[in-house]
Amino acid sequence: MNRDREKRESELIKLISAEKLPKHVAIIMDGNGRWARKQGLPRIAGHREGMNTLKEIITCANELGINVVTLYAFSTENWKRPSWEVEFLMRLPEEYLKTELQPLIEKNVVIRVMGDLEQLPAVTKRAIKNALQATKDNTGMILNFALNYGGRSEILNAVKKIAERVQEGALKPEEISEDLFTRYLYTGDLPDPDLLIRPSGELRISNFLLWQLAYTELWFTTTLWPDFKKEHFLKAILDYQERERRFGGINKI
Ligand code: V0D
Repeated sequence: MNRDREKRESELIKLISAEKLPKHVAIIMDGNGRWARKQGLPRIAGHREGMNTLKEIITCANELGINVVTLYAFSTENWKRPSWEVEFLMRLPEEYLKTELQPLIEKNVVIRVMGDLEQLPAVTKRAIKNALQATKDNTGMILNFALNYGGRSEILNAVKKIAERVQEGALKPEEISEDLFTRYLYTGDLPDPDLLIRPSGELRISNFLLWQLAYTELWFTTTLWPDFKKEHFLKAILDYQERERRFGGINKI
């Protein structure tokens, strides 16, 4: 029942410490297709329901005061899906922004996208570029979508850019430090994620933020993304704070 859920949410909120929130939460939005099949619905119904979850979680993250949320929306592997599904997915950024851009602007949210946008349909690119432009001067939460993103490819792109700088004579090999390397990634100006959430029972990283997840707390649940609600998100944050309380500072590794 809805009242029970609200009760559980408010109980969880009371337990969360506002001072020790994760600054950056990364999420793999997984399990939409499986959710649909379980309901006897077409896969696209799962993606649509997943979008409702996305809205709920973004609102919650913003209200809590989390600084950055990075969402895995489309991986470089996702091109292997049936073309009708890829085409449907590619319409979702525009559909999402049609209703959500204005409210996000009002909440001072900065929309960002990381990945190779070149290969996306022109209409998708246009909707995204418009959203980036419209929110670039905002100063609130950063909403970072990984779109046509792959972690290994991100690392290779960084390597290539650094190699070019070396070849130009603008950089010496001995100057290539972890800090320098980090700045050549899409997330160069962001803190590493403190917490990674992966729903749907898969226990893998799946080529997401490979470099950035080196010290990230990982939180898994068998709940599918369309069933993932505010209470699951709050529980993940509470578990994160509990781990920090027990191990923070010492035994960090
Ligand atoms: C489908 C559940 C929002 C996961 C959420 C093309 C799978 C809904 C966006 C979006 C997707 C992306 C960029 C942007 C604004 C919104 C999105 C995709 C899939 C992949 F600037 N939802 N969403 N993008 N789904």
